[in-house]
Amino acid sequence: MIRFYFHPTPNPLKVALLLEELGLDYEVVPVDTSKGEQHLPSFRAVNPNGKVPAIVDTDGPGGETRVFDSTAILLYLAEKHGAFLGAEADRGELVSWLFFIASGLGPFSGQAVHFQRMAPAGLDYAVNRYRREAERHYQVLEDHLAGRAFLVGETYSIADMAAWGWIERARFVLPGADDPLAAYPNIKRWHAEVSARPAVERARRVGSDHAFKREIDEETKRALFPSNYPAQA
Ligand SMILES: N[C@@H](CCC(=O)N[C@@H](CS)C(=O)NCC(=O)O)C(=O)O
Repeated sequence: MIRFYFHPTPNPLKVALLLEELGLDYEVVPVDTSKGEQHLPSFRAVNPNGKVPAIVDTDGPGGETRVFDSTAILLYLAEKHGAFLGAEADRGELVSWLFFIASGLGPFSGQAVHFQRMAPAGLDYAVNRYRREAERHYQVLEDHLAGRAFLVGETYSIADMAAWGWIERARFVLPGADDPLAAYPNIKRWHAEVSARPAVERARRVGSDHAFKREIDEETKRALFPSNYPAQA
């Protein structure tokens, strides 16, 4: 059985999709990051980095096994179950796209959301830098998906799931246009194709029975951006 430490945000969403695709038995453990639950010692024991997602696999290779960071979890579960890894000949492509998403598309999208929606007004340099970098990563994906159904080889893989988690939130990353994917027709086609999978519908509902905090107040800002609040001497 898997305990799945979850908040309805892009990185946990990728893992929700893989868990649903694999049809695994899992228990959702809500971590309300807006209330600061990611900083509790009980959660830090699962992820010392204090971020979601994380899992505990009670049936891991050496007994109870923790895995943190969405890409690590995708690889761990895909390897354990021998599924969604693509063809062996495409392993170089698989890890390349996984790391492109983990170190590029994801972080730049996250910073674009932060500076456009959360940061104080007037930080034009940062807004521009992260918006442009997010757009640049979208364009890399767009060009790669020309004439392709999936990111790697001929089959749907964990690379598609990893990208899907972020592209699902394109309206927050690239706000302004009615359709944020209008400028990226290949991503739009690919996203529609992935989203038509039955597991996606189930992944989108993960955690919907939990009342996660929605308002962004002082508690939320202190929980999510503690570096803005230096500890008192
Ligand atoms: N590299 C990590 C990033 C995880 C991450 O940034 N998670 C966000 C939600 S998408 C989070 O936990 N935010 C709360 C916080 O930063 O305190 C991964 O891919 O899992």
